Amino acid sequence: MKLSKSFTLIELILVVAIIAILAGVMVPFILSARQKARAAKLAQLFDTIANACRLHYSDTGRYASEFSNAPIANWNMHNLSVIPPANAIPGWDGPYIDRPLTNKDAYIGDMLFVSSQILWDFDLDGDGSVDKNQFTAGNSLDLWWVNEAQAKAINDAIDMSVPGDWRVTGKVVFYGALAFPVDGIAVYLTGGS
Ligand SMILES: [Ca+2]
Ligand SMILES: [Ca+2]
Repeated sequence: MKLSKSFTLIELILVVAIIAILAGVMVPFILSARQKARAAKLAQLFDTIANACRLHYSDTGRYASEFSNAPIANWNMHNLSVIPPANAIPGWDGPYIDRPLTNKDAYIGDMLFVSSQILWDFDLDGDGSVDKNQFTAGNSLDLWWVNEAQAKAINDAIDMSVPGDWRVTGKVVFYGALAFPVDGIAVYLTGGS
């Protein structure tokens, strides 16, 4: 009887140990699958926003700005979704997206900022030469507080076949490699020369 009880206990410990090992193996897979799914959603969102930016430009001749959350009042720009009458832009025929962007749209990271300037250099074909220069006209999108692993997941959803250092080539560049104080990514959307 005593032997049987202790045998049961050993069995129990074994089962718990096996579950723990399986969980240890499975959890990273589940997390990385979740990250991949979110990165794919973001890639889709970037396409939608890029199309909206192109339409905005063709209607108004101007590149749009859209901030998911404005910590400062005069950053409160939603040119793609809603423009107060006081800030009317000639030719504006929006909304170009169905509602203003919010921080929740950043499936990864914390804040989305569609800029009316291209804020970083983009080497779109990965040949080592810059194709879109920083501070030229166009639309780029910043996604702040994205760590390197998250940035890589987003990069791989968009820049999959672009050669070179993934952090600096293609449509997605990672700030961490560019010495910006806040980790994040920039995505090339449209325009520029
Ligand atoms: Ca290039
Ligand atoms: Ca890249």
